Amino acid sequence: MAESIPSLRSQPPAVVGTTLREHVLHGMHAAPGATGEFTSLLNHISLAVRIINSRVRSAGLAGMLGYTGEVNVQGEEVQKLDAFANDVLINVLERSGHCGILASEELEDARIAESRGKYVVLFDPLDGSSNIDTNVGIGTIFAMLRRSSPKDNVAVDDALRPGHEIVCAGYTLYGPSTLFVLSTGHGVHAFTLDPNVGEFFLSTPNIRCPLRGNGYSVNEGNYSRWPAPIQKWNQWIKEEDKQTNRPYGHRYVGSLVADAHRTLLKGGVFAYPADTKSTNGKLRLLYEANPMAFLFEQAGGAATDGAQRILDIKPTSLHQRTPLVLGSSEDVMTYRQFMMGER
Ligand code: AHM
Ligand code: MG
Repeated sequence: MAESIPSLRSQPPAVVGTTLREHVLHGMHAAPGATGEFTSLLNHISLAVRIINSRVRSAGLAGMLGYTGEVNVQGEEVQKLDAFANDVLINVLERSGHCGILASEELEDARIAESRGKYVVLFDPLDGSSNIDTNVGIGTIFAMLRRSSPKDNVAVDDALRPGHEIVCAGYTLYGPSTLFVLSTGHGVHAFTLDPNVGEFFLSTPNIRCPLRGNGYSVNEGNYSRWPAPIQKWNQWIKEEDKQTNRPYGHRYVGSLVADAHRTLLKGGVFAYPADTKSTNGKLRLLYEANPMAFLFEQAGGAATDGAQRILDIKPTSLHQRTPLVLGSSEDVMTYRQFMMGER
């Protein structure tokens, strides 16, 4: 019998200070027919990101920044941090026994992890790679789906599913503190890692993305490459207008996890549009756009590619790119109106 993902009605209230482990366990107890596999898989993901976190925190000292082939003080070859993060996630997921198929930004193809595993896990092991060497916030992003291929006939194409089939998504932000932001389809909750204890504790339950914000986040260096409607939106958002709180403030880190997290909490809009260089956008649908879109919708925000809802895009290839616009529902709607020529 398939494990039930807890329904909204049956979820116990999220209480500040609860550990991530307890939170996930409470969800399991509230789900009739739960087998513990979903819970165990999530706990394994939490273990993987804690291992990655510990390396991120000591990366400079351990000589892990920069490129593969370096040698650390023990004379061992050191891996690039993103390759390390990828290996940790793969090993932990394979050992969990519950991950049927996994796919990563760092792997060319999806792979079978455990043929009896019920879940598909898609991830970007270390997002914001251009910021790794500069001590700026980076992260891990993941999405989990229930496997749709039959038990005895696992198929890697199971990874190519629209985002509305996601059952759980989250990201870790390795910033001044380490945050694990999670949704199992019952709102969005943020957990902060206590580095002394090695546990994530619930710090911000039930995150709601404000209906409208006053910030925008986009790589404005690409302005000349954007289509006219996006240039028009960009000019509009910088105009002086008291009534609509313009101009919006501009914030851009260049790590999706950091830019999206700020937008989730403060509201406003994050955009990575298609342009003449990245004709389908830059960000990847399956392990960057979809998990973020799931989280924003769960928090009352919205996510679009400029024309359609991100979660409704039917993927055709593992590493396909998409334009991505995330944020407050009204700000995302305004962007869409510009894209559609309605403004
Ligand atoms: P990555 O997965 O290789 O790190 O690339 C994705 C990153 C995102 O984190 C970020 O939103 C974007 O690329 C930044 O791109 P740009 O440097 O073009 O602004
Ligand atoms: Mg990335």
